[in-house]
Amino acid sequence: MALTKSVSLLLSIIIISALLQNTIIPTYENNNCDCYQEDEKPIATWKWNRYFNYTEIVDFLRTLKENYSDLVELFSIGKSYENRSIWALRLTNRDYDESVNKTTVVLIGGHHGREYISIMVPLYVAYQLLANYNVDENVTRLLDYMEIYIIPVLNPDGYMEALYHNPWHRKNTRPIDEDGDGLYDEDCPEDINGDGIIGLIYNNETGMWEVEGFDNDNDSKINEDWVGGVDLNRNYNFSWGYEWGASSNPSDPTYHGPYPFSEPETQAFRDFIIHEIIEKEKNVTFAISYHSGIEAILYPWGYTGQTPPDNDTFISLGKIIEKYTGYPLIQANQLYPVSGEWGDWLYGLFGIISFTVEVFVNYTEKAKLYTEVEKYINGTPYIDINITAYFNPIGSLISKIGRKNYLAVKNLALLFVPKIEEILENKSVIVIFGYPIPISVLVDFTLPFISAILFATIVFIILKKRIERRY
Ligand SMILES: [Ca+2]
Ligand SMILES: [Ca+2]
Ligand SMILES: [Ca+2]
Ligand SMILES: [Ca+2]
Ligand SMILES: [Zn+2]
Repeated sequence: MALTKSVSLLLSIIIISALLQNTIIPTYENNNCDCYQEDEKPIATWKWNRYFNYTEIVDFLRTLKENYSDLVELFSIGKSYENRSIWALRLTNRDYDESVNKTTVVLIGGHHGREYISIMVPLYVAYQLLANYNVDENVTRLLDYMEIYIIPVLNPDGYMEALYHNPWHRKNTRPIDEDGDGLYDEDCPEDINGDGIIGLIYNNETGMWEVEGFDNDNDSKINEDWVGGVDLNRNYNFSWGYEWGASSNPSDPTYHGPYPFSEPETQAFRDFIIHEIIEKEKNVTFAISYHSGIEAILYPWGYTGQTPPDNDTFISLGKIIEKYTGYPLIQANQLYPVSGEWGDWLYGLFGIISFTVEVFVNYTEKAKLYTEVEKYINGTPYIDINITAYFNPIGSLISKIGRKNYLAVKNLALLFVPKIEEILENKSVIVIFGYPIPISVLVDFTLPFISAILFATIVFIILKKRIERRY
């Protein structure tokens, strides 16, 4: 009899002490780790001090998937004109995919070939989110309660063309015979004076500044037929083809293509949005497209100066990006009119809050366009403008630009996931005999169990007393 009593008491004590002492918060406790230098961990071979070419980007994305397999999905949204896959990451804690109503963010880079930094920024954001999961409680919260799609390079062909051939290249590489001589892409710019830069030279006949180059096909015209192409950021089918925001001339940098979504790259993005976002009824909280050539945060509309219906939202969210990046927030149309543009399309057709973030300009290179000409090639005025440097920082500054844009995305996204206190309420668990059990389960099962034992013990004692009295 005495033994049974002690066992009941012991059980109660074990369970109650577990309840009181072993309450733990596995994921969301404040982690005061020895924080690493952002560039050193954990993919040591990938340094943020240079631009990855397309092959390296693909390797990098695969490395992310291998190192963070629980958090990364990697898939192709389609092919470029030259048959390169256009890759997308989906970052989220997939353990919660079914149980949690997730919000969504979409980031994209590399619409324009020569804007290399616009590709490195989303790659950097992806890397930091993954590296900080279970390190920074806010990032853990983001990837648990949100899915972040990242398409680092929409225009891989244009990027490779700019990296290895013509640093002025902006559009995709669909061949176009601009001068109508039956030959395609036969006369591109070159560095004729060998100073390592393809600058601008003055054309005495036309009175125009032109990109440096030879007459490759002896037709007495210089650079008349570049590789490609269509400006992908003028090829979306919202306000497409307006002459004040794009060009119908295939030679122009803002050529909008023969019809909306004429290009495989914009088709791939369109299909991604329709099949992955709209049909699956995702709740996209914001989207960002990265560019360079100026520093600014642009929001719709681009095709008109009218304010968008969600003007207040654009301003309040845009101010957060502004706070972390220092870029000024302006309506796209105030910079210059654009038509058939990415953000107008996403917002105009689907109501998605879309920002175009212009992450970098080199003011020194830009200033060369406005200062007096001091250099000449064979007597012809020459501006040694370094167009790559104009659009892209030197390698050692990539992580600095990446970092402030990462912080902007992180802090903006945090508005759209549950707060830590809300999560803790649902997530608190206690450990009993090494097994984590949510408090909610314990409330359901353990307390009645303890009550039953206590009740049984009391009944037992009363019965025992009665029996003792009887004898
Ligand atoms: Ca031609
Ligand atoms: Ca061409
Ligand atoms: Ca040159
Ligand atoms: Ca020529
Ligand atoms: Zn651009």
